[in-house]
Amino acid sequence: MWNFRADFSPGRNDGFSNEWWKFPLKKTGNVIPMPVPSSFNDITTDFKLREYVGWVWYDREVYASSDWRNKRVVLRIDSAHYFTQVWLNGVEVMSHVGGHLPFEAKVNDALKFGQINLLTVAVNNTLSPLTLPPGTVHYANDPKSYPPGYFTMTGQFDFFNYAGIHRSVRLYTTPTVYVDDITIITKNASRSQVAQSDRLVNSITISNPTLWRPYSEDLKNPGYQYTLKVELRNSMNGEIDVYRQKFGIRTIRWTDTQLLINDKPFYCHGVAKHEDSDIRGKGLDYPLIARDFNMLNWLGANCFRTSHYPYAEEIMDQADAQGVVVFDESPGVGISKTNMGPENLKHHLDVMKELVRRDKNRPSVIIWSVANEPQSNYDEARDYFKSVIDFTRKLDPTRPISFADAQNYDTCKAAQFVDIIFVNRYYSWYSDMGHTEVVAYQLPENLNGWHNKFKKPVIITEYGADTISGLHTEPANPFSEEYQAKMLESYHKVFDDLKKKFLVGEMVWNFADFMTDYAVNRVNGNKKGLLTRQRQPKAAAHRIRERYWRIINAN
Ligand code: GCB
Repeated sequence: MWNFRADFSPGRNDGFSNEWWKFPLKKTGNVIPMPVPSSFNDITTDFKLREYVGWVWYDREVYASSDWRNKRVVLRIDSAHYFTQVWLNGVEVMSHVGGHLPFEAKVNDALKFGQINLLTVAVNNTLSPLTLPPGTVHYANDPKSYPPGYFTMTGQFDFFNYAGIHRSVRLYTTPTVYVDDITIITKNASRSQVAQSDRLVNSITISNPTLWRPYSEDLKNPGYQYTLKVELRNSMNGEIDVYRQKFGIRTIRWTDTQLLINDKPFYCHGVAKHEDSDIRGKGLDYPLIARDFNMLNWLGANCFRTSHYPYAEEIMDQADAQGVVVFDESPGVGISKTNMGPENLKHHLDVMKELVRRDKNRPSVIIWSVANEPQSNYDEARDYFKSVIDFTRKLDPTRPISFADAQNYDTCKAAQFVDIIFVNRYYSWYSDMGHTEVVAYQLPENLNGWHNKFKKPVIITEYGADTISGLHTEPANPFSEEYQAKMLESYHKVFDDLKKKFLVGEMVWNFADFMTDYAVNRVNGNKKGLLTRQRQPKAAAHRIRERYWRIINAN
């Protein structure tokens, strides 16, 4: 539990003008206890805090052992949404832009060893046209209709903008000479060695290795990982930094009709997810992670997409260990034509760099997804996405790159740069609602269109229907459990046909119900989950389960 105070002053700037980092927060005014990690939004009953936009402040005391004096002490925040500024004993030690990736700094100079220290973290959740994801603040100045200072913020995406310190905060130590980064690339036997000036490069041969395999291909021994132990000795004082990096041995390859893992065609049958649950919002939660992986396995889902932002490292660790394949997505969701300027691009590249650095050694990650549903039908998208994709490919030439496309094959200006086409489609939901009989016409036309134009494999990364758990109608009306099942099954007939050709994956939108902003088509959130927000199955989950396990058992 940390002390917490939201800055409700009109400009949200009292904390900065009164230098709240200089004192324990409780001396500046009323504080409330706030769990870390968690979103702050759903912890209290206060509507104003749930809807809060601006700076919130956290602080806590932390004891630093005097044994740490000769070590390098690092403060690491696994993620905080969105802008973060951090002080230790009143000294600013780091700041970070972006909500879903870790950041850290050496804090020896600010730390008092053998004493209690004051750690203060300010987090601002305001989204703007320059953030990823982008958002907009709307001011209403009409005093006849709105109270003074009224404003709201909307994100250009369909999930609630949960905020706060979402993942763990830790102090850790290393020797003063330490391992900063490790990149492991596994390939088939060859003696080639890449020379890089300021880096240590080496190759190790493992004969008859046990490969990393998705669990759908090896139910007995999925997700096999090795551990590379790296020791770095400081010859001046004999200190050794030891780092253990897990890795898996597997290859990824793609042709114009196939995706291959270990040279075997891989068909992805899975779900798109969210980090989202009751009370904690997007806060890291181990029981939830364990439950989600149990339900993925129950469903027979052999892959998921981290829609629409990088997920917690603890989640990724489970995917690696359990042999669940991941499409690793950046927070580039809702990029419109106006968000494709040079400043946007620079930030997007920075985010890709942080994401690839964090996840490059993960065997589960087989594709980078740089965005979700951008306005890629505009000319601006051509250069923008060419730059993002080229840059990502330079960072990691070993994995295919894509983004989830909501445009059409004849209008999209960016699909030409991806390796595998991702499409999100909602026939019989957002168009021709209630009429699943159109799916057999519209879906093959569209999927064939993508493949014929680009000669690349295609994955349907979203399809689904909002479903109120417990609502039953026959014949099936939209929003009933029957309709969700009927709609998904109308897609499956098409998938089964195209699977033999160029379709290499299908992913239901969504694994579970999740919270969104208020909207007339959102009844306490998006209800397209196969599972409820509490991770219990709706009727369609049973159908998906039959389908996915049938595919696994047929392998
Ligand atoms: C989409 C978006 C996803 C939404 C979904 C929906 O195309 O990618 O973020 O939640 O549709 O349910 O509308």
